[in-house]
Amino acid sequence: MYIDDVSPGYGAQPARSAFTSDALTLGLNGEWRFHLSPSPVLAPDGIEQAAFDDSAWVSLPVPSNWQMHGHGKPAYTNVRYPFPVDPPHVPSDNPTGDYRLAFDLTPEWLSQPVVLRFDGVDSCGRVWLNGEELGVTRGSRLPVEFDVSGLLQEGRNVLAVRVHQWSSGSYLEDQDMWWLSGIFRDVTLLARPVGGINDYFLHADYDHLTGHGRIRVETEATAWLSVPELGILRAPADSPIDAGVVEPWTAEAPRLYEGYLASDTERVPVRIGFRTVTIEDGQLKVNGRRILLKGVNRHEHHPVHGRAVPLETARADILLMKQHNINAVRTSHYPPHPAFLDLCDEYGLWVIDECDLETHGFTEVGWNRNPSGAPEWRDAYLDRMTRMVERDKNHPSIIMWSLGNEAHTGSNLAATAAWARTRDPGRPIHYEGDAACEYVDVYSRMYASHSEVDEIGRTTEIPFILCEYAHAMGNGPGGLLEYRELFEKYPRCQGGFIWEWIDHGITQLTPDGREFFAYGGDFGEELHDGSFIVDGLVFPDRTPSPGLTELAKIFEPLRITAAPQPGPTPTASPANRPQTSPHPPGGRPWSSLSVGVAREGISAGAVDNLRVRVANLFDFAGLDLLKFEWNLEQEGVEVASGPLDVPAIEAGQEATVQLPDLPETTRESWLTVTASLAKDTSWAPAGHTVAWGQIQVQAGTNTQQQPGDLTLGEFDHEGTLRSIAGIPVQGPKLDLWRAPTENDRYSDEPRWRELGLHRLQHRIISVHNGVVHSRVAPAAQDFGMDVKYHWTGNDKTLTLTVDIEPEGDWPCPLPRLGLRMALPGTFDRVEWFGRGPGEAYADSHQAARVGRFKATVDELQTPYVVPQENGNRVDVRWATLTDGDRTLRIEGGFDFAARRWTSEDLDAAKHTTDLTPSDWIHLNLDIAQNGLGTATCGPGVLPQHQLHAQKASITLTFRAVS
Ligand code: IPT
Repeated sequence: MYIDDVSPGYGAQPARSAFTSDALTLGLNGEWRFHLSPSPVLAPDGIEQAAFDDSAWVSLPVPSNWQMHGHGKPAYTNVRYPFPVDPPHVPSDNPTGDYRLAFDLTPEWLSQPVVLRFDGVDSCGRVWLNGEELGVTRGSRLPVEFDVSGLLQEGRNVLAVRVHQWSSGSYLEDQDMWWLSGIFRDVTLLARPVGGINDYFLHADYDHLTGHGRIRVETEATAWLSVPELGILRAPADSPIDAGVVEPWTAEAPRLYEGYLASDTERVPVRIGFRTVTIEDGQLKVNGRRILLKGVNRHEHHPVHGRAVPLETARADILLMKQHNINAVRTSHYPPHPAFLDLCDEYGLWVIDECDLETHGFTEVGWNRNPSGAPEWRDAYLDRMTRMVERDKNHPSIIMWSLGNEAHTGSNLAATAAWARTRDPGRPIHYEGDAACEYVDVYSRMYASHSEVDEIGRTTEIPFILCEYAHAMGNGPGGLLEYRELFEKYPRCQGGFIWEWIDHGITQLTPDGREFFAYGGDFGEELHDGSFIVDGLVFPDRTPSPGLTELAKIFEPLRITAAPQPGPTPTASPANRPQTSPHPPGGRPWSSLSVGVAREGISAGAVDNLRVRVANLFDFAGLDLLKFEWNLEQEGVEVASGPLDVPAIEAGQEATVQLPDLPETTRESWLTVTASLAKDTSWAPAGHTVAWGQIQVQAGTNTQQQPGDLTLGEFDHEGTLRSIAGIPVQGPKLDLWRAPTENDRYSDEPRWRELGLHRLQHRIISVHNGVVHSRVAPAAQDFGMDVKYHWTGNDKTLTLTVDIEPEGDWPCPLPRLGLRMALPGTFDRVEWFGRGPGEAYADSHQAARVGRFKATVDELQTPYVVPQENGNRVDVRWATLTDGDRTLRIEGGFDFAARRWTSEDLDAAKHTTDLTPSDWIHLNLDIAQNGLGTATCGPGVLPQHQLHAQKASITLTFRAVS
């Protein structure tokens, strides 16, 4: 039976490049007739006959995945096959979708050769036109063309396609994504004029020594190339062309020259990007220079349409990537819709184009019978590689071919590498599974820890990339900065690709009509891998997550830092702590564990002679697109600003820039230097911030308070605070718990729960003279915290100092160390001076700058698809919460979170819609929190970002503001 035959299918035309031309085309996308049967044997007979009665069928859009339209259900497994590993056989219960389309043709279609093209059919399609079988296709994310010349009719034609959810091809398509089926990419009829350009391979090299471009066109057609802009007019395509001095193509400046290739009967628009990819000195180079891949792995996903991603959504992805300083994409784990690659050429992204090949599920059976080494699968492997390379070979953005993902090793992979190398010597080969680098050109790994990358950096002799790292699942990833430091330290460590771009959540409604994003298991799958499907930098609706904001800062193409100052040296600025300064071992890098906020800075008075260092970290570009501005804020309020003249700085160079004399400030003040787009670009409007740096120029002062009676606060006989200035409160009391992040679940959470950190007991030892002494510990354990709450104040302020001292042996890092308290739910508008505007954690805070920010409590929440710890704001000097009428101000140095539910509620929720607002605003006022890490895949929290039980104290002053 063709379904479980290992062949690539039959009847297809040889693979060729995807291009448009002036030849006749007819798009067949639209509403088709559709019928789903539970298995091939239950599918109706005779669907290929024109006379077949499909009036009882439903209508289904093409392209689409049928599960996204209520036929069957999406199902998610990551590594495991959802059927027995019995290659090449698949279940008899094999959902089978029958499609029919009637379309009309004019006579001109009958006078020339015509092909019918499918850009993607998942997973196996058998095709008939006007009753004649055209063939069978497999290779879901690859194009197929059938010759339909002679089969077309003037007037009505009937196309029928039978699509099976499972086929032998499914064994080669075990990518980490929803199992979704159907004709999910375009269907087109294309005339192929006699004497036309059936295929071409345009090589456009750039010689960085001479600046010349060189064009070579491989084509069987008798054709001419014209690129008017380069003075190339009707140059015979069969001999190399020196294009003279050209502007090269790079991801930073994606210069495309428009032209056309023409034969007597067909004209094909071409976009030429001159660039040369080489491996030299053990480095991957483009146009003679090392490039640093600041990349993401991109799956094709849409929360409503599944893998039938609309073009505008693909464009939105690219704009968001460019706006977040991303310069590379790995098309994990299959060739994307061809239009995506056009956009990469146009907007500028380095692309690793990956073949539609993954056999990961064989790992569950010790790779027994893995197709990668089995001769009977060789044709299928070669067919897939051929179809990708032939389709995509004319894209300047593609700088490497990838053989696939997680298919172990084997002679079939070696064969596809050898074929690709011969067919296209201009692009290196990537495949992570070939760890011994027997048939690949770059050493590639996934999720290697920082220390391992450091080791590789010291030893590798060929370019090294992390094809996947920093698993962006839930809250995280933490530790990006330390990866960047390694990429900057070792020239052969050339960056990599974050896993992954988007959460693949699917939009669903609760019974009462509230929207949420579904993940594995939500469709009743017997076997599933839960929330591993939601591990992206953008939420399913493409809202950037805090992880993406952090990444944008990490990937900034400029670094703006304080330059050594002439004259008396000011104290090093904590603003620049992000850069490469070593962190103190075992401690939080930027603030001490006593009162949280670093207060050092330049001493009071006017600041003269301040200089900043601007480093250009682009691989090629100068700063022409950018303009620089500075602004000075005192306690987050702007006091002065102006433009900053920055000289031309070439890629890889830096310069020191003098700032104008700054006016005097008296309270904590920060200078921010921003680089933004000077004019509109294709990917962002003028004014878009590309990079920034901050320098503290004036230290803060700690407010002194007059002692007196504690009249602002009202306490009960146990020393528990009941209200502040008449505002009812709960707490504050010591708290160590956070709703575990998904990264915690793969690292510390099991121990936290086992030890009982989520159910601490508080024993009051004494209440005396404004001091409440207590011991806080989990049941069944002998370790605990000695906690002293010291209250002082008067009728205006209430100050609490909490001294914490661990007792006994705390065996693991703490989730948090701080206080929890609650205010009435009406106090839901927050303003703070500290780092923001977004959430931040010990190992993910580069994007948080010091300033004054405002948000409602609801806006402070990050709606991770799986609810978990979120919304932490750090280095807060003061915060106010108001109900519009009354305002409570909290001063000190602390991290905070404010939410309408408790950490326990957050922990219990499985979807965002499980969270129900309570009548209280729950506040965390913390000394510190554990880092995030990326333990779902990769290293946990680095030692320097772990929070361990230690002696600590925090001082908070409460004030009612009218
Ligand atoms: C790695 C896969 O390549 C990727 O597709 C994805 O599944 C990721 O894991 C997890 O989200 S493979 C894993 C064994 C490291």
